[in-house]
Amino acid sequence: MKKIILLALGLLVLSCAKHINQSQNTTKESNSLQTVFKNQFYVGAALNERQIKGSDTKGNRILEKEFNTISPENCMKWMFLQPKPNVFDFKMADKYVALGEKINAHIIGHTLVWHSQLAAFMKEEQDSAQMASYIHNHIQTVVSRYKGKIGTWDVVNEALKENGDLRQSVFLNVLGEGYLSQAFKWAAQYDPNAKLMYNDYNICHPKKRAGVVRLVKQLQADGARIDGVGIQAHWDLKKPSIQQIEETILTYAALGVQVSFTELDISVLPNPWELVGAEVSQNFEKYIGDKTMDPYSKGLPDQVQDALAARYQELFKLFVKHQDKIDRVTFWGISDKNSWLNDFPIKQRTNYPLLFDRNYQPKKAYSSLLELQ
Ligand code: 9MR
Repeated sequence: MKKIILLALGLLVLSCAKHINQSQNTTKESNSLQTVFKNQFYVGAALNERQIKGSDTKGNRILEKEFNTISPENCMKWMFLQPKPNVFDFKMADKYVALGEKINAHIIGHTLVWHSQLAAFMKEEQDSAQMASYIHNHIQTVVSRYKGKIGTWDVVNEALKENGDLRQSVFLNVLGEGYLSQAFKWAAQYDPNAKLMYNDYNICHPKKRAGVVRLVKQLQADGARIDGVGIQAHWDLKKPSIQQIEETILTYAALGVQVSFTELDISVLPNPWELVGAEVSQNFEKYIGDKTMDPYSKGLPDQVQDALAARYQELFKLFVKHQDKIDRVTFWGISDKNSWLNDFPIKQRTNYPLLFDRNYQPKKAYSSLLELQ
C-alpha cells in the first residue's frame, strides 16, 4: 500500500514538473523577436556558410526561434554565383533557399548588381553591349531559378557616392546610368511578384539620402518598378541620430516605397575615420593590435552593454512607431563571434554589435527588445 501511495505521489510530481516545463517552453517560444514584432515587420538575420549548411548548431537554433526572414551574407554575390561567363554555381545558394523554405522564412536575395564581390570578367569588360548582355543573363538566370521562392531582391547595391552622385562603378562607366532602371526592369520581368529593392549604406546622411531620392524618382520616371529602399544600418552608439533616421523613413516613404533596415549592427568600437579624418587611405593595418582601437578585447564593460541595449531599444521604438512604412529589420549576423565588424575597418578586433554574444547567449540588448512587446 505504502509503495502504491509513493508511486502515485511520484507520478503526480512528475506530471506537474512536465506541465511546468511545458508552460515554461511555451512562454519561451512566445518570447522571441519574431513573435514580439510579428504584427509589425519581419525580423531577420544574415547567414554565413556554416549556418546555411546547418552546422552552426547554436546559431541555427537561434535562427529558427528568433527570425522569420533570412539574408545570404555572401553566397549569392556575383563572384560566387557566376565566376566565369555563363558558368553558374548554385550549390550554396540552393542550400540557402532550401533552408529558408524549411523554416518558412521570407527569403532575401542579395544582391544582383553590385560593383564589389563581382566576377573578374565583369570588372574587365569594356564593351557596353557585351556587359549589358552579361547583366541580363545574370538576372534572368538567377531570378528565374528562385522565382516564387526569393520574396525580395536587392536588385542594385551601393550605386551612390557619399555626396549622393552616382558611383563611378564599372557599370556606370561602361553602360551609363541607364543600367539602373534596366536592372530593375529585368528583375521585374523574371519574377513579377518579388519585391525589388535599392540597398545602400550611410543613406540617412542628408546628401546621400538626396541621392537616393533622385535615384528612386529616376527609376519611377523610367517606368521601372521599385518597391523598397534598404537602409543597411551599419551604425554606432550615437549615429545616426534617431531624428535623422526618422526623417529618412519619412522621406523614403513619401516616394511611395517601403523602407527596410537590411544589415543592422551597432559598432561599439572607436572609428578610425573619425580619428584620422577623411584624407587617409582606407588601409588601417597600422592599427592592428593597437589597444586604444580595440578597448574591449577582454569583455564589454557594463556601461557599454547598457548603452548598446538602450540604443537598440530606442531604434526599435522608432521602427514600431513607423511600422506601417517598414517591411523588415534584418541583423547582419546572428552572434558577435562571426560579425564582419570584428575585421572591419581594422582587422582582428573584438566588437559587440549584435544581440547574441560570442557564446550565443542573449545580451541585454536582446531583452531590451523583448520588453517592447
Ligand atoms: O558581411 C560581408 C563580409 O563577410 C564580406 O567579407 C564583405 C565583402 O564586401 O561583405 C560583407 O557584407 C556587405 C554586404 O554584402 C553589403 N553591405 C556591406 C556589408 C558589410 O561589408
